[in-house]
Amino acid sequence: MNVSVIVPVKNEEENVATLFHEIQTVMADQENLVYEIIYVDDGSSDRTRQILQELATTNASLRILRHVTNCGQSTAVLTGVLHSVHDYIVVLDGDGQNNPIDIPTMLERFTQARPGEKLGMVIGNRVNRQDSVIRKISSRIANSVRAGLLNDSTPDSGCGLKMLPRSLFLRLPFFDHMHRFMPALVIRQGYAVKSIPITHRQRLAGTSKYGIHNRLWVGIVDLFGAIWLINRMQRPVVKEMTGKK
Ligand SMILES: Nc1nc2c(ncn2[C@@H]2O[C@H](COP(=O)(O)OP(=O)(O)O)[C@@H](O)[C@H]2O)c(=O)[nH]1
Ligand SMILES: [Mg+2]
Repeated sequence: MNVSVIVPVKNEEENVATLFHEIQTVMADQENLVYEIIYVDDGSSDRTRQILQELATTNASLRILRHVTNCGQSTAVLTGVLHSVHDYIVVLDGDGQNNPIDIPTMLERFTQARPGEKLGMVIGNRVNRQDSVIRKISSRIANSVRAGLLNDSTPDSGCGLKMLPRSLFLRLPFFDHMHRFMPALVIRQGYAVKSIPITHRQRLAGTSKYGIHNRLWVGIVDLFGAIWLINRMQRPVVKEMTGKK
């Protein structure tokens, strides 16, 4: 299997080194795995870039991409995917809240996918979520609204840790903040999404980049956009009429 791990970061100077080493340890431990680790620095104003550059001097698996100005988490993930070279993509948050030890379970789930299962994405479900009560409640509401309106029963649609084929990611409609709707968009393409329980940790250091303005209000607008996108999709059954029967 060959995998590109993509980590979007904005001002995570205290977290990059620890998390990078954790990812590297987990990936190096897997048999028959070819991988690269791509950090996308999204116009950070702290020392994130310098720390990444120092790490890259001794770690050949690390690639660094940088947006000159801040473009947001989804765009950073897209930049990483566009520049990645492997068949599968693993995305995780750069603050250490997702634990890379859960990545092997995801790799295994894809390796063991049954033919015909049409497995499109494996996503984490933060069962022991280490966030404030308000965050947990607002996520629960967002997930049940998405379940009702988008035909997506994924229990933790906004989880940062996920794995999917690169080719499928590139077929998903792209919009700012689409990272919160990825399961529904994968289902829209006719693929299955599997959730697996994952560990969740407190942020290693620093503060959340999201608040009510850039999560709730934007999320409501995006929800209507996602409903529109899903309703405007046709899935033809295609039969090739030439060549072998
Ligand atoms: N590239 C990029 N990443 C971001 C941005 N905002 C947040 N992130 C990253 O997305 C991940 C999740 O953000 P975080 O602030 O921890 O959100 P929370 O865990 O939902 O409170 C972290 O890796 C952040 O560094 C952004 O504007 N651009
Ligand atoms: Mg976080």
